[in-house]
Amino acid sequence: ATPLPRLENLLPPDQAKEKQQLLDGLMQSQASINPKFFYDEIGCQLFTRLCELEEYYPTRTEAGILRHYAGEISAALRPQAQWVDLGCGDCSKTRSWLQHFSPSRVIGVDIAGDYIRACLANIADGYPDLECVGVISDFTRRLDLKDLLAEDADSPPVFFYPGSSIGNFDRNQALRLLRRILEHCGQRGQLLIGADLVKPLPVMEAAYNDSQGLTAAFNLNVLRVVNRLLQADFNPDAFEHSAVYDARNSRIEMRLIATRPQTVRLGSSAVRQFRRGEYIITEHSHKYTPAGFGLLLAEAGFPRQQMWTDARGWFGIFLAEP
Ligand code: AVJ
Repeated sequence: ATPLPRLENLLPPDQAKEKQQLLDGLMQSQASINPKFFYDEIGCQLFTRLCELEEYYPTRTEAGILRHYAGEISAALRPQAQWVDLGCGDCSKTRSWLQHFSPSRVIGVDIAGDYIRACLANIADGYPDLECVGVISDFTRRLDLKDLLAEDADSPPVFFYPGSSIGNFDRNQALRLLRRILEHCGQRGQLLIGADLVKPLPVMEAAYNDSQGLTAAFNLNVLRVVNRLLQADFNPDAFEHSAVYDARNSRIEMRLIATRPQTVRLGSSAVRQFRRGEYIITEHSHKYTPAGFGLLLAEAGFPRQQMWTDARGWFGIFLAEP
C-alpha cells in the first residue's frame, strides 16, 4: 500500500516575534533584513531560476560532485538511514540523490509550506513506496524532530544540508545550528553538508551580480515581502542591488542601496529614513577554506569528516560524524 504523505506544521502559530525582529533589524543604524525573508513564492521561483545561471556556480558544482562521487558517498552513508533534507525546497536535490541511495524514509524540512507540498508530490511521483514526511519548520530557530525520528530508532538520521545554506550564518549562529543537528544524531547519525569555498574574487562576485539581473530581482523582491509582513511602504524602484566580497570576513555581502533620500513607513508606528547611498544588508554568504570548515564542524562536535570537492576546489561536500 502507498503510505499517505504526512505534513507536520511546527511553525509557531503567531508571527509576532518574527515581525518584531524584522522591524528591529530595519530600525538599527545599519539596517538589515534576515535572508530567510527572501523566500516567498516569487522569491523561491527567482531563486530556482538563478541556481540555473551559468554565473551561479555553487548549485552546478555541488551537483557535479554528488554525481561524480555518488558511489563513494553513498557507500559512506548508513544503510537504511532516515534522510532528513534541511531546506528541502521542492526536494529536487533529494529526488536525484535517490538514484544512488535508498533511505528508509525521507523527511523534508522547509520554512516554505507551499514548497513542502511540491516536495511530497515530487517524491511520491517517482518513489510511491517511500515514506515521506513534510515538516514546515524554521530550523534556524529550533530543530524539533526528536519525536519524528525516535519512531524508528534502528535507522539513524542522515541530515542533508546542501547548497551552502550554512553560509548565511555567522560563526556562532552556524555553531548553534550544527549543535542542534548533532543533538539529533545520537551515536550513528551523519551530516552531509555542502559548503562554498573561497575562490578567485571575480568568480564569486559574478555569481552574485549576474548579467540577467536575476540576483538583483531576487534581492529587491525581499522589500515586497517586508511590505506585506509589516504593512510597510518600501518602493523597490528606489533601491539598487549590490553584492561585494568582504575579504576580511570571507563573505559576500548583499545590499539594497537607497538611490535617493526617502522615508519608509514600517507599519503604523515606525518610520525609517534612508539617506541617498545608505544601504540595507540583506544577506551574508560565507566562503570557507576546507580546513576552516573542518574546524567549524569539529568545534560543533563533528570531529570525524570526509570531504569531496571538484577539480577546481570551488565547492566542498562534507560528511561529518560525531
Ligand atoms: C541559498 C544561501 C546558499 O548564499 O549563495 C544566491 C543564496 N543569494 N544568490 C547563497 C543566494 C544570492 C545562496 N544560499
